[in-house]
Amino acid sequence: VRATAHGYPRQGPQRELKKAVEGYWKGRVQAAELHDTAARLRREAWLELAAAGLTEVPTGQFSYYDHVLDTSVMLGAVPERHRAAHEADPLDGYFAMARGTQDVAPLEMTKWFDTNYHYLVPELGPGTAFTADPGAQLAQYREAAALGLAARPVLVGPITYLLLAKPAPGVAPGVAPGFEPLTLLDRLLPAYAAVLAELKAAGAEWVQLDEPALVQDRTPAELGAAARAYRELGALTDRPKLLVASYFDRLGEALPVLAAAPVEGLALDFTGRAARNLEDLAAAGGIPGKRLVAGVVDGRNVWVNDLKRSLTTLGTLLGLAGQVDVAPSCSLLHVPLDVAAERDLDPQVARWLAFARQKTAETATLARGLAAGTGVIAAELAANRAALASRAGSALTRDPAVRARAAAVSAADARRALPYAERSLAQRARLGLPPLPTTTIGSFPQTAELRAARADLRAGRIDAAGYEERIAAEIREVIGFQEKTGIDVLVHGEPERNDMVQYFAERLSGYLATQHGWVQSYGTRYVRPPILAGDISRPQPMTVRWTSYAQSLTGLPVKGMLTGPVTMLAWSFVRDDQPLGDTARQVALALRDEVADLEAAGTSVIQVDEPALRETLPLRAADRAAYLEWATESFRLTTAGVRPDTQIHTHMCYAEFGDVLRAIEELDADVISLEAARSHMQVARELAGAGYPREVGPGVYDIHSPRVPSTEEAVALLREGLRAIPAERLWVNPDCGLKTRGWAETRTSLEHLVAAARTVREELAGG
Ligand code: THG
Ligand code: ZN
Repeated sequence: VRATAHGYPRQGPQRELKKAVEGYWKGRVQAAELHDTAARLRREAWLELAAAGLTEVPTGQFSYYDHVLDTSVMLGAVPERHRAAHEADPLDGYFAMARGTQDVAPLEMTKWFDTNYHYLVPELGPGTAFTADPGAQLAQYREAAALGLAARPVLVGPITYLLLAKPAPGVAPGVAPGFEPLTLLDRLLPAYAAVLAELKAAGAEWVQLDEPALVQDRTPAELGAAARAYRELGALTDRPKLLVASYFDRLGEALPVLAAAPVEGLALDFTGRAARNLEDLAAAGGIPGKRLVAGVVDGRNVWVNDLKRSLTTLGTLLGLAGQVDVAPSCSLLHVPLDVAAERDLDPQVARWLAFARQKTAETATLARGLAAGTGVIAAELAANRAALASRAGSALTRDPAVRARAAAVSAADARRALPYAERSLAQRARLGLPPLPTTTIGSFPQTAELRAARADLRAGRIDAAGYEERIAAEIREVIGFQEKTGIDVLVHGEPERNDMVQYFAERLSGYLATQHGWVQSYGTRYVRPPILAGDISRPQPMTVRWTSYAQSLTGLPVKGMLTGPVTMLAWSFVRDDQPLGDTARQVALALRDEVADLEAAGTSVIQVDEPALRETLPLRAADRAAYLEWATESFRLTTAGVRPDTQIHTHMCYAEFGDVLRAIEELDADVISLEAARSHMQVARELAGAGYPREVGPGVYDIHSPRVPSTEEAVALLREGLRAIPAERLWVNPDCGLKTRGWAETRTSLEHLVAAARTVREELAGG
């Protein structure tokens, strides 16, 4: 029985890789130093994994930026516009693909399945020629092998690579609209064959090919392509043994396809919703004679494993495969490195938690127990039992008042008292807004001074009163600017918020924060997701003070700004001991109280942001209805308690709403603002086409770029918007919050936005 892993956090214990890469970008770190730092971090990670008891370590996934981009480079799939730069200097060309340059746009970035990791989308066209460039894979394999370790190169598999790719029309001229990257399979396989041959020559016994795309709903044609790909790769004579890995959900109809493929092993996820793989594998007759890498340690959450239950699963699996090895369910990239780094956590609570280092130890323990019997891991099992019992019996995880309140929720609690048509009349009378009202999404620039003030407070250089005065001064500035510019519905600018999830997590009971729990979001960017550990309640109001202060400065309405329950879950680590919908309901009830307090303090417009509604959509269509049910219910539970004349707004980022249009309607928000500037109001047309009945603010200012839009551009977008949405239901706003923008461009852009609204209002008044 081997113990192994699919991948490990890349950045190093002190985020050394982030610092080295960003230093390289700024010219402060030489390429040689960056390579040395990266090689040292890899070596330390492999030695750490081996010392913790893994008997086979993964190589090839310690990326400078993203492993899907690395795969594109390995396959020679460098877009035409980056080719010269990549040939001149592979490292600079690599970063140009990742981040773009003055002259050349980067690859598109999108979410890696339903995780919070983002990858760079391969751009493929009918003209794409693949070539094998296995240099980086070979180098990493040799480094690990030189340490005397059994090493297994991990590659993105050919089917997943093609299914994640986007056709590149416009980028590669001549790409027909319906072009399917999967049609490139025949051309792609020889490149994989060449890489496999080189890895074999270098001494690799096993190579892993990751195929997580096969856990999504797949057409018969796609499953047929997978069968063909592995038939062809399996038939190669000059190759290592192949381990085809899947994770994040059950393989379903792809399981028999892979089980029948002429490869030597499969890695399957047996955690959470993927646990059904166990029955499915049994039903398929197992994979006799083959290697099964059993993912029984959840690689996406932060909770200690139930070792006894995992051993039971592993015991069952012994009868279903020739050899059973133990691993986390997926790469440990998605969890922080080490619970032991958290000095401020209550030790009682810390022992419920397992980050990457702890999950590695659990994996090794399970492998030893499976190989030699539970007697050899008796001490670990006893400690594990105690930790699980402590968690299950803790007052933090079970608050009777919270549970009683959640159980008493009725359907009426999640419904506004009046339909939109009547509410909108009451809101019009109360707010007295002009047609095409202008507003912003909530945040204003988070300046260096604001970040410095927070650092000063943490370091004790200023006291709470000093910090609060700086926040108040910023709010006065932001309110003054908006009044002067002629915005109709103001915001306070959120200077007091570090992050839209963390700020609320720090103020809700039942949530844990970490000091060092960094998880890669994309490239060198990391987040510290808070942990939904216990039943959620709100000890006191969280936003009323600053919202009321802002409102006291102006006669115009100031929006209250909250993060919605779905996004609070999506950007946190969630409980694994109750359904997600139950956790969402608890968060919703806490937020509902905040909404009520804001309303009681005189707030007439309250925005509840749900940027993550679309991103958390389950991978399998069959699971989506249940998700959307609790997701929309929790939003309505948050917002539906208000008076008819209090206006509820929501905001969503990202452009692809097609799958959730009906859910957006189900939110029953009075106003929704959306990203739209780059897609020329496409979402406005989609919403209108779906019969969306309420008010819409399709963004007319793309805040993801420092570019200042002209008044004429914004006017043109508004006219386009008016073709889809009638004037009495159209709002004028930027695409998203202004947190990442500078003040100079924000000022001019918002002046242009207001000027555009006035121009179009005059056109409307003129007939
Ligand atoms: N908040 C949270 N999760 C998120 C986002 C968010 N997930 C999705 C998306 N937005 C991810 N986007 C980013 C953008 C910027 C950064 C991280 C994720 C970032 N991180 C800093 C860094 O790595 O240097 C650290 C920030 C910090 O100090 O907290 O810039 O908005 N919760
Ligand atoms: Zn947004």
